[in-house]
Amino acid sequence: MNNEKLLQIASLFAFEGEIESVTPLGEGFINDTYVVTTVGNSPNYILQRKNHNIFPDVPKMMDNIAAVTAHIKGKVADPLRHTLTITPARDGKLYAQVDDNFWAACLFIAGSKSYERADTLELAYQGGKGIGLFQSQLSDFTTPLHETIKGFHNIRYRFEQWDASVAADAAGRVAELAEEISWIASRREKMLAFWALVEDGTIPTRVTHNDTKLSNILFDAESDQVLCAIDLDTVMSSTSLNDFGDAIRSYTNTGAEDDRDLDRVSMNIDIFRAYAEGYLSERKSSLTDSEKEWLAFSALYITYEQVLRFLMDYIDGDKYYKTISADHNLVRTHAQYRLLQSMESQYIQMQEIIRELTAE
Ligand code: ADP
Ligand code: GN1
Ligand code: MG
Repeated sequence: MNNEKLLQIASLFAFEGEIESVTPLGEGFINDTYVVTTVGNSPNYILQRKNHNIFPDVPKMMDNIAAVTAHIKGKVADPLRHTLTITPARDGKLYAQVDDNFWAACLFIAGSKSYERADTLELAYQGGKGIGLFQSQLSDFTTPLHETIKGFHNIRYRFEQWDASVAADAAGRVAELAEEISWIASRREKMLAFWALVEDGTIPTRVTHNDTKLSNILFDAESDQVLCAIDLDTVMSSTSLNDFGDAIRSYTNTGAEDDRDLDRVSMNIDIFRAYAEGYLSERKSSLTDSEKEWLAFSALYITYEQVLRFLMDYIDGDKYYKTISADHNLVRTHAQYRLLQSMESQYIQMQEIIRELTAE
């Protein structure tokens, strides 16, 4: 998008101070993110084009984010740094619609940083603590939330989409994917059996983040202590296990999510332990026995779901995730599958660690 257009969109928001520049930021797969700098001492901002194809009702999504961040602000020492602060449009709405696109803005948290890789145990611990805190801060939030993406981590719903995608074969790729498709089929019943426990209430439903990869946590740039969870587009009701599982999928990977060299991909069990320690330092006393029992499995569940989602997008002809090559979603599928296999081979140790950390 050209700079003049970006400046024009930025001018729709109630930013303090004169806008100096609008520049792209981050490596998100869904939205387009920019930093808006202003002249002098005025704050800087984040400006985001929210992907309307993926989030069908952006106004309702922004209502969710406003409600959740207002709730958190009432509980933290520094409300401008310990959660997001939405900057509304000049007409008072929480977003601006320009042509077919929806845009939203928030305060850029000064002195913060995010990471793409968890290279130290301390970072993993801090990230786990951050999501634990986020769940605790929202444990008494009772306002119903809109479902911003239908069935987001609901594997029963994902299988409905999957079956339809495979049958439609929109990009003509199914014939060459027999092996990959068998990876999904062979674990289907096991994943459904887990989800049935969420459906029947054995595993409780809470307010959860649902996209807990490392880059969605801000850390203090000086101390590396966690500041807050960001990227709140998918805050919804679900099982808290999804937040744990998705973070383990992201933090523990010794390779990249789209690594072409599968030998680089595996689950680092020390990072697993460090994240679990950080998370449980906040949540141990609040989790039910059923949550504790299924915590380790949640990493396998979400990683499996991610294999399915990448492969499904490849089958659909790359409609959902941003891609940089024709086989990008297939490369991601293979790399996530390798990660899943690594988790499966270390599952007994993962369970032991959780048992040890949750013991009375
Ligand atoms: P996406 O949906 O594209 O993943 P995010 O909301 O996660 O977008 O933002 C992308 C990156 O921008 C983050 O990983 C972080 O580095 C930075 N970022 C986002 N919001 C803020 C903020 N309020 N303050 C400082 N940095 C931010
Ligand atoms: C997307 O938006 P971003 O890049 O933080 C995706 C997650 C995936 C992740 C894989 C709304 O996250 O669910 O796990 O990519 N977000 C959405 O990296 O689909
Ligand atoms: Mg993000």
